[in-house]
Amino acid sequence: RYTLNENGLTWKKRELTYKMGMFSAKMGSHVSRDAALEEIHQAFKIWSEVTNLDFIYRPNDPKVDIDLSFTVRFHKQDQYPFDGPGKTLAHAFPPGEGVLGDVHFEDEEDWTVKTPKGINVLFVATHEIGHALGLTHSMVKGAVMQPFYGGYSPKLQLHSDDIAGVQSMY
Ligand code: TQI
Ligand code: ZN
Ligand code: ZN
Repeated sequence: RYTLNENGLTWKKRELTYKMGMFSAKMGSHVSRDAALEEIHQAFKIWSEVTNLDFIYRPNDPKVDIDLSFTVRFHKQDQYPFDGPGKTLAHAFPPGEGVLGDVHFEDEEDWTVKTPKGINVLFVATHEIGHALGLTHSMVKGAVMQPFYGGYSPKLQLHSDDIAGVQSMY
């Protein structure tokens, strides 16, 4: 079943702003900034369709609610350095100010879109946005919030358990 972050952090408004901040496009990354951004827009759409949340893209706003970036190793936003290719792929913080609510993708992973090769941006973005909305992990098989990489699927959908989880908050 789904779980919420232990501090019960949720967004207290229904319009949330986002942007894609840093994008370093390291060697080994097979995805363009625009392709990654398209997947991120889609991931927000997936969550907005089952809640009354509206996600507003504000590329030039210095202070958005959900700031998504592609970073490597030590990054100034937090104390959780990435580990190079493999293992950790991304992380996200539960709702709140500053780094809270933000999503970081490890730019040394082999990010891809619309192919089973590499690591699918849409799946990971959808999972991480789940964390940024306040969900933690679910042990329900097939849930996007399961702590297992679900791979590429041509039409990614939330599991009913993910929907129940997010609807318990929004
Ligand atoms: N990063 C972990 C994750 O996002 C970080 C993490 C561990 C975490 N425990 C947490 C975040 C508890 C919030 C609450 O789950 S990861 C997947 C998986 C990762 C893993 O890089 O291991 C995805 C990132 F396992 F589901 F595939 C994205 Cl989709
Ligand atoms: Zn980080
Ligand atoms: Zn997770």
